[in-house]
Amino acid sequence: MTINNINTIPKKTDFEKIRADFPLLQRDMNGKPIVFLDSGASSQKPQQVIDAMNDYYAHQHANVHRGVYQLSQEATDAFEKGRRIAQQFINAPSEKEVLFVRGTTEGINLVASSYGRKFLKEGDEVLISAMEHHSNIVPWQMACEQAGANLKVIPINDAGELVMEEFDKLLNEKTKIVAVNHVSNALGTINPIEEIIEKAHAIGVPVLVDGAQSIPHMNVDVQALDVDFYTFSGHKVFGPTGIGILYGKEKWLNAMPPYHGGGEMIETVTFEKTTYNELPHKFEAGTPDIAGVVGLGAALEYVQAIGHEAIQLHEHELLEYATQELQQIEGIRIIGTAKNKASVISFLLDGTHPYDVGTILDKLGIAVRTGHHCTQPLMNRFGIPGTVRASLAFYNNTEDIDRLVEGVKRAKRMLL
Ligand code: 7TS
Repeated sequence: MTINNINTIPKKTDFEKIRADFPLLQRDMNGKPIVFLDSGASSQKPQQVIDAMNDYYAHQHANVHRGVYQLSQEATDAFEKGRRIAQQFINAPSEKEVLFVRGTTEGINLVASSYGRKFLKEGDEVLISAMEHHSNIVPWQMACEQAGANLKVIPINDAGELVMEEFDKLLNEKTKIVAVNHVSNALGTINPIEEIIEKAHAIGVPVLVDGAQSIPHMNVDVQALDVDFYTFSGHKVFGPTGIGILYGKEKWLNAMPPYHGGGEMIETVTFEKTTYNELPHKFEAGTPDIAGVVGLGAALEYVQAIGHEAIQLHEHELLEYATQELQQIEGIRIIGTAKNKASVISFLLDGTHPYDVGTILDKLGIAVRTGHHCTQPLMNRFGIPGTVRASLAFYNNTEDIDRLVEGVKRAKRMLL
């Protein structure tokens, strides 16, 4: 596997040069250079990721963990290298604790189903927050329903921040797990997960963090956090779709039953009884997304080569600039005004529907997401049908923001 140009990223980060690594950002949309502001839904891919996957398929593909022949060994090496890169990226203590899943959704479903079957009993409680994506609500509802347990919800204030005094009251001896996102996809709020983990652990409760929206923007150290489960999607962190990571502490993963049954996850099978493989394979039934892992590894190396510090600084400047410029448009209402925010700006334009604003922006070559962002309970909390959401990545620049602001002004003129 070759990762081109990874060492050519300059010391003083040149984000325009980095932007040139992303072929999709060079294309036009509706006759204009594309402005891509929907990285929260899925980010674009640098050429290095595309090359790594092509190279794998062209030269190294075979099934993993089973062939005696050289090619299968090479594919296995490429696959397991991806695991080591992911392990280092989140500073997991052991490769055994880094599971490949299809994405955040599957990571959460795995824990809700497997941890739920083992540890959730009638009358127990699962604690989530009011700003969760549906994928961190529905799997827990399903697990609660199966066990006769109850779902409890940490409320938020009008700025879109968790009300921590309410968290303190809701956390009790019936709580069997806390599951919250690190960064809200609809509001951009960065949640105080350190405090949540510390308080939950003080009464022996494990914490799952949905890292879908944090991993592309900030350094995550699962050991420093002491988090029990952390999950994210490859496609939001400049890697391919269909692959993601679930980090889980060995003590929990060992205690949990397997999620899927099939090849690879077994030690021995007879019709009477099956014994299971050791970690991480116990949770990885069937042929995995090998090329996806190779691509994810290349993406994580790419991010690491740029560096989290430079990324955070650049995105923070862009977010401040976007917020300041959008706020100057009369009739704009920003939803999500937390003190601690990352890379998302959700807004409404008085007297217009988000969908109409999004459609006009699209005609101008500007891609934003509109709607409820898979957070219907959160939209209900604000009493709104949805928002227009611009979500940033390090490849965005101030011209993108200027085009967005001009586009919103144009939409306002057209719609009002
Ligand atoms: N959790 C959060 C916080 C998310 O933002 C998303 C996807 C998911 C979980 C699910 O990730 P998946 O990769 O398994 O689908 N969020 C969005 C979004 O904001 N717009 O489209 C998808």
